[in-house]
Amino acid sequence: MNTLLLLTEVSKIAPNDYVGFSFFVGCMAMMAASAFFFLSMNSFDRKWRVSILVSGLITFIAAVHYWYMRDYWSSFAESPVFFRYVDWVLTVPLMCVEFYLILKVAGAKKSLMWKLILLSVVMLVTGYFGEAVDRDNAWLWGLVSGLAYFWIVAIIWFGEAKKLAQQAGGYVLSAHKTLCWFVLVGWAIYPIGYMAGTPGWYESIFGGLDLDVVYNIGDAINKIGFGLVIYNLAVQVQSKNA
Ligand SMILES: *C/C=C(C)/C=C/C=C(C)/C=C/C1=C(C)CCCC1(C)C
Repeated sequence: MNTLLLLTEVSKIAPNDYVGFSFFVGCMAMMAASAFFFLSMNSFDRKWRVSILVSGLITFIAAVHYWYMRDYWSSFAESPVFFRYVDWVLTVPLMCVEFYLILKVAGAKKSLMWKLILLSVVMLVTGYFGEAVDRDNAWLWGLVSGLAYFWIVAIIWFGEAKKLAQQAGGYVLSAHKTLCWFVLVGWAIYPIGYMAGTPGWYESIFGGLDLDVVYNIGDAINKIGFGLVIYNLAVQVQSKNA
């Protein structure tokens, strides 16, 4: 009975509901990416398997949240802020783990990983407050969030993580560089969505955009792209060693 209900409860997506469309496509893309990462895992050595597994977990966790967000949007035509941030608070720390995993060859310490994780959680929790709890001060929460974000950027571009990547050299260094660009440019998509969807002095600049569409584009680029960089690195290292 329940399964039947689930199967028949398909809600309509209006042809002009581009937000609903972006949730739907986002969900599908995350599912496909997860299948790809999980199924390719076993063609790698143990050391790389963990990194690919984490790539798959990131897109899989997102796929599950997109399933709910898609549903939430079609039921309430309202931004699924809660699910969004739960997704991020699980997947962004996993991206920090990915940095640590690839830099382990150069002796990265767990403390680096925890520092990145802590900063990412500060970035997201303050963002959630601005978007859901204290919208009147969204600009202030966004500012604090942005500082944590730039701190992450500084560590990976110029700090400890950069030094480790240089020590590792070769494919790890170039993968690290690509991931750094993802964080600097790809992650910068999110504050744009935030400014489009919260009240503040910036409203007139970004107000025409839809917060959810911007976030959904950001997620597809960052979660799947990030995973593919790791996948590519594993392929390169492994074929060199073969
Ligand atoms: C898979 C999800 C990812 C990579 C999410 C990343 C989210 C951010 C980088 C969010 C950053 C924000 C700011 C820098 C300021 C405004 C508030 C946020 C949380 C949107």
